[in-house]
Amino acid sequence: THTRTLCADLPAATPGQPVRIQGWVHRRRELAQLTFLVVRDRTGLAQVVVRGEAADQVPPEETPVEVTGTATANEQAPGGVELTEPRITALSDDAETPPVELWRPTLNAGLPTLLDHAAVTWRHPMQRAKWELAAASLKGFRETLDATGFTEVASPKLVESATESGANVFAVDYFGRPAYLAQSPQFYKQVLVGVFERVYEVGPVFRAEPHDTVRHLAEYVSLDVELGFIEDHHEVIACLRDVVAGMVAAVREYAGPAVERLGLVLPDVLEEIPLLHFREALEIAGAPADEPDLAPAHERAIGEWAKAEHGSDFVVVEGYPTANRAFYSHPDPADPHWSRSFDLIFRGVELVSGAQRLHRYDDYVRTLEERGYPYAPYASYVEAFRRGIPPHGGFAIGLERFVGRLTESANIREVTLFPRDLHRLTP
Ligand code: AMO
Repeated sequence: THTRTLCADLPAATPGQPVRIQGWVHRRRELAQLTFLVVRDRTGLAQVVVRGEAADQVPPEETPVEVTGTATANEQAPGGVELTEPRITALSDDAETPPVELWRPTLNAGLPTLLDHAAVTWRHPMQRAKWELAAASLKGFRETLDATGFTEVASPKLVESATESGANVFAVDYFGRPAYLAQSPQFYKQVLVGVFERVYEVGPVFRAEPHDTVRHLAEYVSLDVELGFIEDHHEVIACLRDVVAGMVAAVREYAGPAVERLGLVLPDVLEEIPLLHFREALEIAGAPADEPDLAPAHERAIGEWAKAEHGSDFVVVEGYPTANRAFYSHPDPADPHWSRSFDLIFRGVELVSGAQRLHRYDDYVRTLEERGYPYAPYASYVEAFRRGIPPHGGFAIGLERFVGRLTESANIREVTLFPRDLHRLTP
């Protein structure tokens, strides 16, 4: 037996030599005298020519197969080389006919069909390309932070208290006691700044989102960062800028074929991302000055402003009203009505939230009291601030939001492998 040749390497095979490929039957096309079989593996496509009776042995599309044959030059074949005189072995049972024709250049199916049949629809090169963007983004995230003194951490997902405002937590039974699925590694990343100074985490977070929207999932991948010994949130924003630039650069470097297949125009990340105060953002969006938060339509307007005024796909809004941000956000010392928090908007959609945090024990006790939160569920977190935690801040990027904006997808579910939402728990 010969070692496996990958489809992408077939053009380099010596004509007349035997080769062995493995993959899926991507397409079978019967002509009068011949059957063309296209095999797809993780690297690309290869053409196999089947003559005469052997054509009856070609298994249905999406069956995994092994094909041994002779490398033969043919200008019309992808890459100029095809396999002839093949011996075809099915490596599993014949596959059922797929719900959509995967060999077509673009998938002709609605989102529910794609999601219901995710196990097979993700095989389409255009679909798979989306996750290739996600994988490259993760690589860029890690590379950028690893290069600047950050330590990757992993924190528990079964937790005792909610961390983010709002009641959107999933309750679980924890050995007879109530517990929650973590909405964010927020508390742990802050406490771990006390150990490592700079930490990041890549992991799932859970939000019991009661609404059906095109940008919310019940489970998503959160890219969390936290750094200590900062002056204020502007240092956090500078770190965020470099992380996002690193992610885009990694997509360019590691997912070039996916970018090309999807026909994407990757965003430039300016050295200085345009920065607006919340008050200015409201004005630009034409919203009333007493609005407590930015609605999706406001974010769209601000995104358009950043593109028109600065040629930027990104814009940071800082200084959201303190009362409307999570209790751990640091107020602006000059005017505590406003906070040292920020959001990053990417092509008109919120991609990131972040802030400088409170870091003194007394500030936590007072803030919890002012907000009417019970102390007990937060005790172990708040007590950590008696152990000496330096001034710090951080942010979280939603992975699916990032890929959704890169691809300018209308619905976040289009870029999520197995989305979880109000209605969907399978596949
Ligand atoms: P926040 O709750 O704003 O902040 O979440 C941070 C980022 O995560 C993404 N995101 C979501 N993506 C998909 N589905 C959802 N339901 C969803 N909710 C949020 C968004 C958002 O900007 N602890 C803070 C972060 C911090 O301050 O470090 C937090 O979780 O892209």
